[in-house]
Amino acid sequence: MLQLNKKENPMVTAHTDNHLELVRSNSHRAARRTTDALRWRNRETIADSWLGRKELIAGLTAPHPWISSKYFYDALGSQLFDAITRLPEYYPTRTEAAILARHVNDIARTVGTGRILIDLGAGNCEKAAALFPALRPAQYVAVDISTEYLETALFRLRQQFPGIAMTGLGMDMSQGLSLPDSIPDAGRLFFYPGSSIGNFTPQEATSFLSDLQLQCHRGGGLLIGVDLIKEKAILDAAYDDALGVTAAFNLNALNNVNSVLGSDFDVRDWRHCGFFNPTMSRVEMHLETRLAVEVHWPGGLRCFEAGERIHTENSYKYSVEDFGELLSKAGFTNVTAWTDQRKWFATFYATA
Ligand code: AVJ
Repeated sequence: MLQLNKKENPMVTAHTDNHLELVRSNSHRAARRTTDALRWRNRETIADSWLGRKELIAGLTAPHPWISSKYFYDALGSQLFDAITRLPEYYPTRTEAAILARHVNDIARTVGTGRILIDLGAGNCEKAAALFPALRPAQYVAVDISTEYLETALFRLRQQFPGIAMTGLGMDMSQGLSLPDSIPDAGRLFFYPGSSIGNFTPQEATSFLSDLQLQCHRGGGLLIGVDLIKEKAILDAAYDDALGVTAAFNLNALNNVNSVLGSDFDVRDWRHCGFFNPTMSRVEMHLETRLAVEVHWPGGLRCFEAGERIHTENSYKYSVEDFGELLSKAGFTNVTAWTDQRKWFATFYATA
């Protein structure tokens, strides 16, 4: 365990309030006891989905075309990501799990029990669930962009831990996080594992974490997983695996974009690129055309030359010191970090 110094300079950014909320129906007691009926409340307006399409078109028509990495996570994409986490080359998930398992009691002592555990990017909720016995949260709030996936995971968890109140929130956090008023504000513990913070630029990460800091209120804190800088060959392999699962994950974004935008990307025309860029301290993923292609959507098109790339993801890697400083810049204090022996991954805790 490492203690880092504190500095301050919190920044504030505005964020939109577009999310899907998964609420528990409490009108049928029997149903709640057995099937724990879930109700989806769609809070996304037509204007929001129009904004999503607008962002996609802006990205596809930009001089350096890009697609937001949130388009990886449709139902199939979430399952492909799940497969990635089991690949021999993809070390972050199992390294983080090992850190959490090894230090769970120390973490529980540092963090405290009976808190409102807010899981950002919960996915299959496995990581948080592994902490339940030690952290004994009063409430569990699972947030994820893939709503279908959350529903299934929470259904299982509620049966396993009937004593913990659970809420699912389907929302896109790439524009910031806005929690509904129903989430208690005292004792919030934000849990942001998996190094998903790496998808933001360091500047965006600082504003996102400042936002979280502001939503912590009394006795709040953040438990966050961060992937560390390491040898290029290890990072390259982790994002370009031998089985081609990461390639499928990256290419699947095109299918998702086709269904959201009504475009006509042919996955077979594209190939996956994933590599570490040491200058930028980030892994980059791109999709590269095998030949000159024209892609159409209602109201527009883009011509791509052979070999042209669409940037689909950045995954920033940090040193323990640099990330500790980023947390301080976001207004957090009492920064503590746990790492594995190879120093490949770090779990940080900081108070608001
Ligand atoms: C879920 C964003 C942490 O950056 O390692 C895995 C996503 N992309 N393989 C990562 C990802 C390619 C992953 N995060």
